[in-house]
Amino acid sequence: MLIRNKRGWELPDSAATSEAVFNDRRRLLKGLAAGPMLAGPILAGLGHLAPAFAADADPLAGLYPARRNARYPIDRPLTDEKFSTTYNNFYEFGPDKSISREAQALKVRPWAIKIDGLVEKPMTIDFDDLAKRMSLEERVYRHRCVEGWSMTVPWTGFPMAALVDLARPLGSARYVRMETFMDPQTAPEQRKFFYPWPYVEGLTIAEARNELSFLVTGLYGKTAPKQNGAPLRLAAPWKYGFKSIKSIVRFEFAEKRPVSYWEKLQASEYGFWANVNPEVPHPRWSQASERILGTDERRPTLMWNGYGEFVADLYKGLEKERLFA
Ligand SMILES: Nc1nc2c(c(=O)[nH]1)N[C@H]1C(S)=C(S)[C@@H](COP(=O)(O)O)O[C@H]1N2
Ligand SMILES: [Mo]
Repeated sequence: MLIRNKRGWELPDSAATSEAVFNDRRRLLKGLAAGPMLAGPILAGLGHLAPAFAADADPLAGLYPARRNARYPIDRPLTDEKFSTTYNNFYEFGPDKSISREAQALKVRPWAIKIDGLVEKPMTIDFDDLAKRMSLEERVYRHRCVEGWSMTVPWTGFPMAALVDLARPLGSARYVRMETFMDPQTAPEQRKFFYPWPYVEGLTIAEARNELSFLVTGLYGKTAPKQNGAPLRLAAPWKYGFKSIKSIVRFEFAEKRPVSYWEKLQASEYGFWANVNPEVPHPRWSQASERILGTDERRPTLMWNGYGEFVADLYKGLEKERLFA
């Protein structure tokens, strides 16, 4: 997408640089050859000197690590944290994968979340309050990016069904539309008016209530890093990664199907459903296999990303829809 602008966006993973080379190059570029890669640890070490940083202290730290839910077994090793937290898609902060430092500018406290639209009583809830009223658990999920790479990570969070219950949608509601924060001062790409910010994604209510739909607050037994979508992001592991919207500020219940960010940019390539299917190629590349993040290993991609037993029934009767793009 947007190749005419010479962007790396949504190129097939085969056109990208492997993380090892990528991290080396990045370290050189940023003059950090001997130091840690993220600003976080540096700032944390200077915490006693930087009162402003204390305001960012995490009142939820005590909720981690949460008990792991063993219902979602995994057939491959966990992706090393150093890859999944430094190789990210978060286009608000930049058009390539190396946005982990830039994303530290995001202020995640206070963080208001609006729940509105077709619900019994619209509300705004503070993220900390929401997280405290939910019961957090850890789940290891596979994540398959539409570009052809994948990772396996331990998310912490709560079932999205619990948020739907809290929202109490009206009978007329059929979809949940989710929106990422909008703050061009913090997120440089949002200053580019020709992109349809804010980032938007959506699920049917049935999908949102499916047991796999997980709202993520943490990663690797800790609060989730900003670059991975703090304070609250979705993990919908049977769908391509772009459905798993980051840094959510709004859940709007609606009768009409929402149009997502990618669909607005390129409807011919990115649709509403975006379920993983190795047999349905992206218009510009195959989806038959995936590169395992942090390695040169490729594996065959699985139908529904391996989660068919949980989700295939959701799509009975919808065969005429464009379910796999
Ligand atoms: N707001 C927002 N959410 C987003 C994106 C984004 O650019 N902005 N990228 C998506 C894509 S394409 C992927 S693959 C995943 C990446 O999540 P990760 O960085 O935790 O691996 O986030 C998804 N959620
Ligand atoms: Mo992605």
